[in-house]
Amino acid sequence: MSVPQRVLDIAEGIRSMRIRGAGKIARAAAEALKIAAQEYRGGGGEEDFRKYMEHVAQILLSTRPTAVSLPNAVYYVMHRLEKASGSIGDLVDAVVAAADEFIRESLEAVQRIAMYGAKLIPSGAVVLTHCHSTAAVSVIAAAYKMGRVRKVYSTETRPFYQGRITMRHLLSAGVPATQIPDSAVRYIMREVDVVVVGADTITSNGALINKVGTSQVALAAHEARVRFYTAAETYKFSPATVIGEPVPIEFRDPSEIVPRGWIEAHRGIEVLNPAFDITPPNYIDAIITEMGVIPPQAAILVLMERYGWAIEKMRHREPPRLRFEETVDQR
Ligand code: RUB
Repeated sequence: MSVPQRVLDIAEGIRSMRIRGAGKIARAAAEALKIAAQEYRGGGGEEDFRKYMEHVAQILLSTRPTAVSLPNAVYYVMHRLEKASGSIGDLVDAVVAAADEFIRESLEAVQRIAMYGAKLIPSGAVVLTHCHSTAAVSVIAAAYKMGRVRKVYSTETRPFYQGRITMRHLLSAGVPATQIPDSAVRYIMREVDVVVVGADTITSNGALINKVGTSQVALAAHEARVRFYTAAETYKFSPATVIGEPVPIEFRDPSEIVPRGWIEAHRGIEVLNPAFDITPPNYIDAIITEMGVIPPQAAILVLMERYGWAIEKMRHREPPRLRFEETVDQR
């Protein structure tokens, strides 16, 4: 099955992190499905087109495992294809319309989040952020425009240094910003009034999966009684967690941490490079979504409203529940 080079380039861009950040990954995946549909050249009829699109969807889904925005974007478009009927032209139109809609709505979501989140920042605030999140930076930039932000601390975010991207964006928005090493978070926290970070995935119990180190930031904020907010579009909420699926944490190549030769020179040494971690809901003051500012405990309500259909589908795929005695026996 021949897949257009532009689609493979997008998939590779996501895998290699040339395209990164949960929102951008999701929009790129929607765009890739759109390109795939428009450039379909097979002559096998409707069934062939559906199989081809499913194949493209699988390629995109296999690029990075943690940010649920990726499967949510893919399923958004593929669900519309599933419901569509008619000629190949009609099916292509359905994919294009769904992809365009997803991209437009996801960009509008960031604007809304900026608007709602900015109001949570107290006047004259010192803000800390971790990694690079478009949603979090949008909140901070909007709050700065309202005259509320005095200064921002941005962590380097090793090993990939996404903090440098954050610095560039903050500086171009005119926001005074200072880069700090990740290890300085607890030291600097005494100056900070509020933490704002992005999200890769929000689980049904309101936990946040975001760039590794986020949970340490949250812990330091909690200890210092500093408010901790995550800016998360609702397509970053994971329907699969409602049926108990764990969120896979991506482990990247150790060469992002130490040079390849170093590992070889120290035989037997292990280097681990987890890309994300989990912040429990009790460390999160609020999740800023485009639907409004919610406590983490309300994550399930967002999931039911936004992904009720997907959760129903997943439930039907689940094997029948074990009887109570059987579950006890399993322990
Ligand atoms: C990026 C990261 C970001 C979220 C949210 O990780 O953890 O905080 O993806 O970003 P990586 P956004 O660099 O490994 O993709 O708000 O832009 O969606």
